[in-house]
Amino acid sequence: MKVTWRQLPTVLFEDEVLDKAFSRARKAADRVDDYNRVFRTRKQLTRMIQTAADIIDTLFKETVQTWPSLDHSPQFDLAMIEACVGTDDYRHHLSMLQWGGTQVLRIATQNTRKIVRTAQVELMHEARREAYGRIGSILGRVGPSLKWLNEARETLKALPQIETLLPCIVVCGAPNVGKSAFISALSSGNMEVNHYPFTTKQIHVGHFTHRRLVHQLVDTPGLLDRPMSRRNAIEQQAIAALENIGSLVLFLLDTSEACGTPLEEQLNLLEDVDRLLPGTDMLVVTSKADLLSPRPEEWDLVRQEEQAWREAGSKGTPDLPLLYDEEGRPTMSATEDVGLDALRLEIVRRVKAAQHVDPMKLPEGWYRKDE
Ligand SMILES: Nc1nc2c(ncn2[C@@H]2O[C@H](COP(=O)(O)OP(=O)(O)OP(=O)(O)O)[C@@H](O)[C@H]2O)c(=O)[nH]1
Ligand SMILES: [Mg+2]
Repeated sequence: MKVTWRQLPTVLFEDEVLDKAFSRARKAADRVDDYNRVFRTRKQLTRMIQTAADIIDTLFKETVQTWPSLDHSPQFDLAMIEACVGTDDYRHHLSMLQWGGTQVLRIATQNTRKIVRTAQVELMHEARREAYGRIGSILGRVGPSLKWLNEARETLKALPQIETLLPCIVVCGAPNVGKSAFISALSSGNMEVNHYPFTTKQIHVGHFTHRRLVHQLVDTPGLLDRPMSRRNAIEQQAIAALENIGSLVLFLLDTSEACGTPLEEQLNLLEDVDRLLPGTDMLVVTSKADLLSPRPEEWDLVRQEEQAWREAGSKGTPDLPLLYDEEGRPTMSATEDVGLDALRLEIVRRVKAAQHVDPMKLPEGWYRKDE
């Protein structure tokens, strides 16, 4: 079972948990019937305490079970959780719930025993009141954890979802080079927009399917667009996480410099990224081909071949000619939609090649499209 961060159910606050438990307990007590007043009171009060404790324990257990276990989380998720909410805190607050459930059950056992052992109705009521008081104070200690989990849930909901078993292309480059436009142009369907909770930047995740294999495209705003020295520890962790998920790094260079970053600086960044993600294959692509002057020679040819391929149903993995710039780098225009299909096929080839190199990866054909 794969629990996705976005589907985590809400976590009730302390007061809500108590309200729920006590009102269910009251209803359970109302259903008790016995002509003998002592017996009736005893049954009612033990049932009340037990019901309240069970409700709380079940609620807490369910929460603990629904939240993904860190021991079984993919490394990318772990790094994200560590960066966004902290894995130690995550463990601590879930274990507080576990503890709370156990304590509440223990209180129920102790106080129902008191009720069973007395024939005095007044003592029974006292034991019930005491149980509620003690349960309330346990909840008081678990309260901050409930609050933390609620906030963590909000944060984790905004994380990008990367399926680690599927190829993932990490798209990077200086600000404004056209990363988001590229992902959007290459994606079928809607591009997802997520946020890293620790920046105001949006992360885009796009997908395209080639021969039933879903390829993910992720951009990395704020992460791979500045020199390493200006990054904080959290960002460095996120970068480390990228190393684990990327099948291919696609570095976009805007040689027109329309992005505002001089080409030289972009090339320095390229070296940085190359050093940061040493195990990952890299493809350097010039963006905004339509702004190049002169225009790439094969512009019309590439456009025609791509059009013909699309009209024939976009089947197979043909060798569509790539569009190249004057330096011999592959290029494309996201806005004019030229060079994109050819590049997509090149990406597919590179991802496949990277998989062959890695003996730890699953065999070809193992992947399938989730439906
Ligand atoms: N002419 C031209 N402009 C483009 C192309 N691709 C993107 N742009 C423009 O470049 C600007 C930046 O594009 P984005 O896709 O937002 O760039 P980005 O790299 O995602 O930017 P950040 O997320 O801010 O780092 C926008 O004004 C786009 O319209 C292209 O192929 N040709
Ligand atoms: Mg962007």
